[in-house]
Amino acid sequence: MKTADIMARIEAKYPLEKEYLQAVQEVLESIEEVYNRHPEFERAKIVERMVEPDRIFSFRVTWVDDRGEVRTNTGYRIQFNSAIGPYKGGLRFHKAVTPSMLKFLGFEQTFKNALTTLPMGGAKGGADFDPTGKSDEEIMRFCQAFMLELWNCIGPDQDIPAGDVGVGGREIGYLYGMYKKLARQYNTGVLTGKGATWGGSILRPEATGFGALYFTQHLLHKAGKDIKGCRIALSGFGNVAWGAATKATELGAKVVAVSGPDGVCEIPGGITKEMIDYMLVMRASNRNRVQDMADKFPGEAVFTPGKKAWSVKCDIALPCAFQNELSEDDARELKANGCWCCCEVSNMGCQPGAIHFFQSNGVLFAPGKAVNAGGVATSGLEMTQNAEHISWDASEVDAKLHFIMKSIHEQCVKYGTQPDGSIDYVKGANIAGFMKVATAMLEQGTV
Ligand code: 2IT
Repeated sequence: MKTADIMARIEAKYPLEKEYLQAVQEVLESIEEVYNRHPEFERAKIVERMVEPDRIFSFRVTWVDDRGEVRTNTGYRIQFNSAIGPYKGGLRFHKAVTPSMLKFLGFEQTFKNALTTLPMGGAKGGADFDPTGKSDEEIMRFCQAFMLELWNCIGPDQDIPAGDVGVGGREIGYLYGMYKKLARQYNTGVLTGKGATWGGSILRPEATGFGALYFTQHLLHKAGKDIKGCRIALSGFGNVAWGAATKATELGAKVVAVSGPDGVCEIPGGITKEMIDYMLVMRASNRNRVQDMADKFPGEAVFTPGKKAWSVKCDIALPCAFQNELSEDDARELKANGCWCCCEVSNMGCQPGAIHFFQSNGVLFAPGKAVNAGGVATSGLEMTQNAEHISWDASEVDAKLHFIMKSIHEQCVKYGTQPDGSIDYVKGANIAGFMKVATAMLEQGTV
């Protein structure tokens, strides 16, 4: 297998699907050498099969806004790979959602889920619906209309969606309510990220951010460093950034920046509990503005419009928002300002040039599919609790999340340690995830 040949083929077939091509390129580059040591993979054309989703559902979603106007969006569910378990992955509601974006996310999800040690295949879905400025009633009507189409494609042993950008606990509640009405079954296991009183796992809301910080701790420990006292710049103020800020602060680090599409809030004294709580209010407001933080905490948080979190002096950068949010120029600025570690919490948050710059300039770097896997892993734990009709307490879920993040770090070290002793976490995560999925595909024959 030659990465260039496969890329040429899928570029010709999907020339406009930039994010999808970027995600495939990164994985194929990492696994090429290992893959070519396994002629049985090549005979079964594992790579050719793996880069194509199993199936894509696309549907019209029509709903009525608060002014009584009829609105139409496009919804999708991409069931990417089911070699190691039922399809599993989030739903993204964002104005820029396209099949390319969801294909990249579904592809990445397949390897991420393999890293979690749990039996989950890869999927992603969502809609080009923009929650910005929408009322709670509009969000509900959209979720209900979306589920009218989706419900038939999903099931607790078939495909289990969850949240992603623009889809949190509130949206999962509205989606589940409509699912239940249509399916006429109380299948809690059909969605994860549910409310704690109706089948949701304790700690699922925190899990992506907490898991990311547990992974970061392992990475720092391996490099002989300590998170205590480190200044952290993070992007976003949604569910993931909130969990990361909470755990980082608890571990003794100082979160000095949060950002949004409108700019960055610098917090020289470090984020406080009140500010972390306020992130939830900002998310629920659908205003999509980080300036609200500075307005609420004048003097403590200073807003600069049009700037990213990466312009703020820090030790550790944690992208927690959106794909390609950190460019090579940002990486250079971070390094020039003293940053020595970047753990990608968002999916594909760093552009290829940024990753290359970090790796060739001594900045510790780990990719999203390893760092953020605690979110989907805790979804997997929610599925187990639902299947057993029980609920674990916070300490039990946290202990399992800890164990999973430790195991993901170990897999990265196992497959990513280079001849000079350094660890290439991108290679490590990609090879570990790939080997598990490829082996399962091979054993299940040509399907
Ligand atoms: O990107 C992700 O891993 C998620 N959005 C979470 C998916 C899940 O099924 O919990």
